[in-house]
Amino acid sequence: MLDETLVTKAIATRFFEKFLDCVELDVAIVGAGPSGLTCAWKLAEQGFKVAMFERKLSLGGGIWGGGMTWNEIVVQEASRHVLDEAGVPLREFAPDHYTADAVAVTVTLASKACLAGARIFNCMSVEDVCLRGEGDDVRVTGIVINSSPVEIAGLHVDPVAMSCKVLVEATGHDMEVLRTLTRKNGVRLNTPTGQIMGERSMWAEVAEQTTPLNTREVFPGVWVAGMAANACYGGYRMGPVFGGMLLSGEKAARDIAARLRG
Ligand code: 48F
Repeated sequence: MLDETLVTKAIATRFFEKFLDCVELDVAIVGAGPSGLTCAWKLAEQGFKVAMFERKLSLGGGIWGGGMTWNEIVVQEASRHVLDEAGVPLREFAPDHYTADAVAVTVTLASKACLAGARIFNCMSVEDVCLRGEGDDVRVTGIVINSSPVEIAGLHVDPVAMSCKVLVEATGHDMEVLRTLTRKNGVRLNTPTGQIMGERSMWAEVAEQTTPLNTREVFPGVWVAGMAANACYGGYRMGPVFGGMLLSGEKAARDIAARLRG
């Protein structure tokens, strides 16, 4: 006999077990695009307590649609090891340039992150951060989250908070978390201007090189990854070339793991 109340209890119990287990995190990753998913996978497989927060129901961010909804993506030789390790089939298109099915990339990276132990909270938006300290000692110590339907409906419902040792801003072109941090608190970032520098127009070759380089701690306790990293440091956009995104997620995970291990 299927008892509907048992279903209710099962879902509520298991969800809140997961949720409560994440109230104190090593790493909170905001945005489940290619950089965030890769970072979550690589940190979780090393045993760090990682959770991802994604506003939409579906994970994957800008991967699904490839370019212009043509659901293929391009990666270059320098990043193919990430997709090889994940098990995504690649097809050579030209020397050093491969294509992959965008759906296969999305579901495989999401699967790697989940199965490595990253907790994924979809339909949750990060609307703010927690700050502690004064002057030069100020740092981000947590995230402030709300249910996406609350946000979309514009309901006056207060959010809740979780603590994290590191926050990864991987929200893509809009850099939402970073914008909120600077707008509300007037803090200076670790960029040449001290501010968000903004994204430049398309120059794929340069953008692919600068994305991993721009992946770093931009404010105490906050790493930028993916397009947010490039846009924050005034980098170019690159369109449906995803190698830099994968390398950025990988680099963020490597640097954060080193920092957390002290
Ligand atoms: O934009 P997105 O895919 O991030 P990315 O990892 O990759 C960029 C590429 O997809 C592409 C590109 C180069 O190849 O230029 O655009 O930098 O994914 C960002 C995710 O963050 C979610 C958003 O729904 C998307 O899935 N997101 C944005 N703001 C928030 C958020 C927020 N405040 N809270 C939670 N999720």
